[in-house]
Amino acid sequence: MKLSADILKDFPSLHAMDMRAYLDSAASSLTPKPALEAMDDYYSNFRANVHRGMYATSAKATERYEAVREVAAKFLNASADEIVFTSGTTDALNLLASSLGRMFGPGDEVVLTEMEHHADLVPWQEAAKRHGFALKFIPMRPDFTLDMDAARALITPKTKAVSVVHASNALGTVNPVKGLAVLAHAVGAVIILDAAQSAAHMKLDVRELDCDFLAFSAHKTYGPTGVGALYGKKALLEKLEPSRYGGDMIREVKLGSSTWNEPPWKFEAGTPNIAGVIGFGAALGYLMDIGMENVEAHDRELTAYALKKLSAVPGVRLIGPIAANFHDRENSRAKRIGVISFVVEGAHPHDLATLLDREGVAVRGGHHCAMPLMSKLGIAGTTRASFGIYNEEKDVDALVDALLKAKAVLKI
Ligand code: C6P
Repeated sequence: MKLSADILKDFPSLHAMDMRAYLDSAASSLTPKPALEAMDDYYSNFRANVHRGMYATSAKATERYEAVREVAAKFLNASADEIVFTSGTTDALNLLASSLGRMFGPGDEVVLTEMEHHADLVPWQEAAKRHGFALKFIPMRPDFTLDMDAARALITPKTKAVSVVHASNALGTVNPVKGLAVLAHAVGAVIILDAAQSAAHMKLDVRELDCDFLAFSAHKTYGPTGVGALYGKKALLEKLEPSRYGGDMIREVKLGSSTWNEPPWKFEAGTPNIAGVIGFGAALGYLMDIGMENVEAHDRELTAYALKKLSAVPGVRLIGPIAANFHDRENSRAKRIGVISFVVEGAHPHDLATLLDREGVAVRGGHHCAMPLMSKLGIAGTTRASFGIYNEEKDVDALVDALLKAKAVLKI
């Protein structure tokens, strides 16, 4: 994607923050004007609850809210009744661990990876404790990719679910999830993708990936915070029990028992984040207007540039797949995304992030909610620069310049 000046103009906070480079889109991406305006429109012009009111404003709010299901479905190549609105990836993964987890028991296994974000790992740990099934972990190879031989051995008839991060927020690695889906389905297990990071960087097609569930957050796809989507194959959503109860998710309530609404509504208890969903829809529409293939190309070019520049800085060690294998030519899909972790010998990632901030460069430093992965790597954490559609080569140059200054301050 040739970055147009129009894209930069669309992001008011990019200018308001007055930084040299915002390189923390993996934590949260900035929000373009169409999404801000859509939320303002709701609050200013048709502020009412959804699915409840018999008056025109409520009907309009309902119509706009439900229309986003179509937009999210288009974004994923799913159908609207397969889209559940959640408060984000964490919420969606908790829903799955809770509702699927209660269908598993002693003797069953759920397979994760060593790269999982705590949002996928911890809910499964709790569900495993409660229901008595075991967790298995696909290891990572020294080149920061998944060991698929180990995956083949770990996914067995005992496996009931395979729940994996699509693109690691700590390494940038894109996992071979199509291959994992084949392995999972061969033993009758479901496959869940944590697409919190991949959704902003590449075209997602749930039919092509053949995943059973996929979760992502609006705030990492240029939308607002506190909202996200869970895709589930229709037949599976029908079978799945809800994990939260209350208004809107019921069909009939008696004093002693209740029955549930159809999916996806049976998973959306209570008043939803109406403005958030409407902003989410506008952000996804904005991304689709740019074209995910253009977003992907921009990410690939900028990542290649950054990997080259960063590896030339003395003392910098990249923690993630290196340039040589970052693009899978065979199926022309990225094997890594523009989420670049590194360590600098002699500097703690928190100190480095603070020194970079002094130079106007925003990055994240720490364990990135992947503590077991950091333990495996034998490091406390990394410094992480991550890209959005508004980033340019000059932002990478600013990072390298700030890094050299930080090294001089730390005398390393
Ligand atoms: N990662 C990061 O800086 P929520 O917070 O629910 O929107 O997303 C959770 C989550 C789940 N999976 C992955 C792979 C993620 O990267 C995240 C969020 C942020 O890396 C905050 S820790």
